[in-house]
Amino acid sequence: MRTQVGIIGAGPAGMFLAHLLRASGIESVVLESRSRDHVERRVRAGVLEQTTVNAMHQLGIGGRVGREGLIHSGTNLAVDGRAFHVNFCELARGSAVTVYGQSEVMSDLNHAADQHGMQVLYDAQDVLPHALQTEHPFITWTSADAVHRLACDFVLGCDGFHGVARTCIPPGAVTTCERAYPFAWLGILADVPPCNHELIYANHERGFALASMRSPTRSRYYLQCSLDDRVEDWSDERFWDELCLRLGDSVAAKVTRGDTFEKSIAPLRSFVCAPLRWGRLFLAGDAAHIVPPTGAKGLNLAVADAILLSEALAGWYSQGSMAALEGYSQHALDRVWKAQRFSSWLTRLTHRFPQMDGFDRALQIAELEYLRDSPAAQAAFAENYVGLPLGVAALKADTSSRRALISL
Ligand code: FAS
Ligand code: PHB
Repeated sequence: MRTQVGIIGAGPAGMFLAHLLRASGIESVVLESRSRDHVERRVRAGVLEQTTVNAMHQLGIGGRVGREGLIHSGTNLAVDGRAFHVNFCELARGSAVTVYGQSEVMSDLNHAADQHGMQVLYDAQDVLPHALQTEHPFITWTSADAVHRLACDFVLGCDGFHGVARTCIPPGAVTTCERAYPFAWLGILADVPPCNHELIYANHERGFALASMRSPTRSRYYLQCSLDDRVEDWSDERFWDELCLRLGDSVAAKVTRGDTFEKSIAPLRSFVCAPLRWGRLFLAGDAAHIVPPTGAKGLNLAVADAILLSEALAGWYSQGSMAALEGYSQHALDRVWKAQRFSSWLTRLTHRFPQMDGFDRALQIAELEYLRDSPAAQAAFAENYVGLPLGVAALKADTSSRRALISL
């Protein structure tokens, strides 16, 4: 087989890249190790920045998110049950976020890929890129006991934190920074109405809680839990009781309990690798960086990488210019580190750390009360939460093919 761009991984990064490249007339093949059903059913992100929603509309796959996505003009933070609101529209240039689950985004991306006859090969095993330091890289994989080979001009590693692409960069050519947080998130889904029409990030002395949602009839809740916890340690009753304690009486009174139909535990991590390029290999999304989900940035960073990288590739194919491709890594990482800063800060502000003492907690409460009382502090929170500008204009490439998409 031969294509222009070989993409490893059919998650948000890989599929947004495939569609963005298609929109520029660039063909690609996506190789995914799991089944389509598995990828679509993974319950992960819930909050889309406007840049992500705009990209979906520009790609012609924004119909459902436009109809079913819940537009939130603000969010709430709480300290031991005392909540306050941060209004994005007032404080961040009229911005908002859209609550729409990652599984729905993947379903929309995959449905559109079917309609466009895009090549997404699932259940590809032993995927391995080769000849990355040459102008003729290729990817091999096995499926149905046969070995396959895809010749291409570029390989995009969109295979997540545990993928193969990043491991193909020699240790001496890449640096990584990592923080493992001393706790995890226990997340549930239940077909009960949300307790509040917008999200609530709750700092409580017993630990963090997040009240989110997927629709007016489906709630998504998270509790900070121990790294040693297992899903079976948390009955529904124990979950609802703890959630109500951490949200405080006034919010707890609005919590509708019910049977959970999804319960999972995810440890929190911060990770960044640099550079995001090695020869004809480029990394995007979780393959390159991980942020704690507190700031709702993971999926949105993957989309931002996809926009930057697709524009750079369009510049190469249309003008033969390597400028934007050479600038991609630094440009993407500049944005990643700002999202890392915000997500790490919000995690430290809202979670209970094992070694915390009375002084640490007093500082947390003081900072949350400052955020409550200061319009300047709330404006800084709001502009980070809704997503910093993509700033693609800073890219050096003279890509006359730039579309409205990058003028976000
Ligand atoms: P992904 O991991 O989504 O996709 C990578 C794809 O590559 C996967 O489909 C994988 O099967 C495939 N792959 C891996 N190795 C391969 C190989 N060798 N060959 C071929 N394919 C391979 N973000 C938020 O904003 N909010 C949240 O609440 C949130 N919760 C999360 C919970 C969990 C448990 C996890 C793991 C992540 C969560 N995230 C959250 C972050 C998440 O949404 C990611 O940022 C997002 O999925 C990133 O998309 P991708 O970069 O495409 O990586
Ligand atoms: C979610 O709804 O899954 C969600 C929302 C906001 C976050 C993290 C997860 O910060």
